[in-house]
Amino acid sequence: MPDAPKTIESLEVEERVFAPPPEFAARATADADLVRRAAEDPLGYWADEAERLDWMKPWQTLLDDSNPPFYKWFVGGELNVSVNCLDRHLDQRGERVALYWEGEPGDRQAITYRDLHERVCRLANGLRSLGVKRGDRVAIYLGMVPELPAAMLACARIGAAHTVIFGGFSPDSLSDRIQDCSCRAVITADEGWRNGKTIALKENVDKALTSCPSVEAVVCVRRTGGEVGWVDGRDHWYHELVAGQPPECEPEAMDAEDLLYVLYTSGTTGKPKGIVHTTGGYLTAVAATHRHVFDIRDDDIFWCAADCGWVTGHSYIVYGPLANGCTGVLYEGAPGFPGPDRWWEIVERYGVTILYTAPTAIRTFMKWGKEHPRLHDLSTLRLLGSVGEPINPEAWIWYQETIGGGRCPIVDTWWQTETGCIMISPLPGVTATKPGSATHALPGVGADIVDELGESVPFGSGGYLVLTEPWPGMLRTLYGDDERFVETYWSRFPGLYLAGDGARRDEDGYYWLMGRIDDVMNVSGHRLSTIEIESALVDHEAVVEAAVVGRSDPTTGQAIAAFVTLQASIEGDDALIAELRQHVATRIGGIARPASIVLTDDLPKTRSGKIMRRLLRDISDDRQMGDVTTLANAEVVSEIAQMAAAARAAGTGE
Ligand code: 7RM
Repeated sequence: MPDAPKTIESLEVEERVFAPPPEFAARATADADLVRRAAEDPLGYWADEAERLDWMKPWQTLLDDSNPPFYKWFVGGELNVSVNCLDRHLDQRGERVALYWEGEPGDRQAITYRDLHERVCRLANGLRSLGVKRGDRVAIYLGMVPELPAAMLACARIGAAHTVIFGGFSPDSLSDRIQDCSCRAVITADEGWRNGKTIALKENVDKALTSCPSVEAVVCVRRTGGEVGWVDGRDHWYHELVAGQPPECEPEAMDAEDLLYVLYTSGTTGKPKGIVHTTGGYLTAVAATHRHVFDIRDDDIFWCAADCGWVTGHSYIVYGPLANGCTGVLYEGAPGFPGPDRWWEIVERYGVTILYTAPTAIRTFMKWGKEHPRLHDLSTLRLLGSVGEPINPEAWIWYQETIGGGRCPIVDTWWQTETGCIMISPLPGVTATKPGSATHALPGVGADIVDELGESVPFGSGGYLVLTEPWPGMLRTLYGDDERFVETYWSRFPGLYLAGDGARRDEDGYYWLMGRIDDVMNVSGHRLSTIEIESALVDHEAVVEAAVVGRSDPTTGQAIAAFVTLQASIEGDDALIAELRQHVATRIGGIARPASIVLTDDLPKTRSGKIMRRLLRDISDDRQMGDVTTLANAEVVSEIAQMAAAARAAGTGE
């Protein structure tokens, strides 16, 4: 393969610009003045944001940077996260709804701050009665039921760290994670609901626990009423445990740098990384970013439609919104159950004003068609958010027009499990947006794009996305593995945090995320971003979703292999494939023309909806497939593999 040039080439140009609507800008919580003050004094900005929280003991040192990359924030300060999310709201807004919960079968609860406080205190007392104490770890393996945020907050109240494990994970993934942080207890449910079917949560826990000696107690929520196995002495029904407990619970005063939670994120290789978040900095960061990015006002109904098993759920369903005393929505089930308009029914029922979701969901709704959102009154929406992957301009515009009625700004928020909070995003009352760009670093955040040597690249070029300054929401380490923490994020460019994403900045300094560095392709010595070619494919009216990878090619180093999902109503044939290849060549240039296109009903995705290009690379190169345990839809892989083999054999390349 030829030597890679220093930067990633960008060939795509998006020229549409959307200024913040004037009436939005006029009353936004974050204005140009805030941006200016934070730029002059980033640490002062974070100190001001931390002051909004209730501290039991004030901090002495805002940032201890004496031992990088092991930064400490708000040193000497003490606080309790559950007190900040609950108790401090009780006087002024105890009767306000904290969470509107909707179960998949249609059951509903409106849970006020007072209700949630009581539930959390009872459970916290219950956990203490089982011997769970400050400094322990607790695994939470639940569907999206109200007991999930309650369990997170109950752990925080008694100073036990939680590790939430997504309800779709297998017993093996579960036991790996429980063992890695030696949990003392597990909180689960009999079963979960998904697409009208049940998921055997308790059964999975029972299987996992055959190899988890640290676990002394299991607390089981009765959700579906399904049969479960039972280990006397170890297993406790949630409702029985909390029934006998007092509705008040003395919170632990936690050090700002005490562990709040560990959340596992699967790398492309090797065992999952336990991302460590601590107490004071994390809460400051999620509360501030939630407030400013989503322009939170008193009467908002905020729906982050992620799963709590993902960092987005931690930061923007639970900790950020509750710290801000906001009303949220929690939906248990699948977006298409019982019909493709379920989400829009929810928006209408609760009068959702802000919706935050992922491009994969938006593209799914595009595939299902405009007629479903049109059945409902979505006029309460005033702001839309996107997270998880680059949002291609086509999906951005669809979201803006079809869901936002053309009136809602879109915040495309770039961040990671590791960053804890949103890092690059528009501020909706300040930033003019460009479809597909996450725009600029937020107040208090330092970002840059560097070349192979760690030198900042000029506007108009691409390279490695790095963060240049510590920030309060940053991961502190990988659980039990300081060495891997330093190696993964801090060793490539000394003093800079390596995000692992490729990005470019346009002539106006806007950031365009171009996908994981590992996914970048090298075609005849040109480093090309998968995302741009995928966007060009999705731009064609027949296409709803596309994934592009580089497969080994004796002549060009790599050749572009594309995998495409068509609109439900369209039959694919060779003529259409030829047209799609030409479409990319016209949009971007001949160098980007895919060598092969495989049509498929579905693409392999992680549980949080990210396309797993690594598997498509394995398929394209006819290799044994790597780790598939984080795959949400394993069945599609073998189908795609057969078609890819046929496409390779047919040799559609020129
Ligand atoms: C919040 C979350 C992190 C990775 C990240 C990127 C990708 C996330 C965007 C994005 C382009 C975005 N945490 N990513 N948001 N890419 N634009 N707005 O997703 O740890 O699960 O994933 O996701 O590659 O590094 S995560």
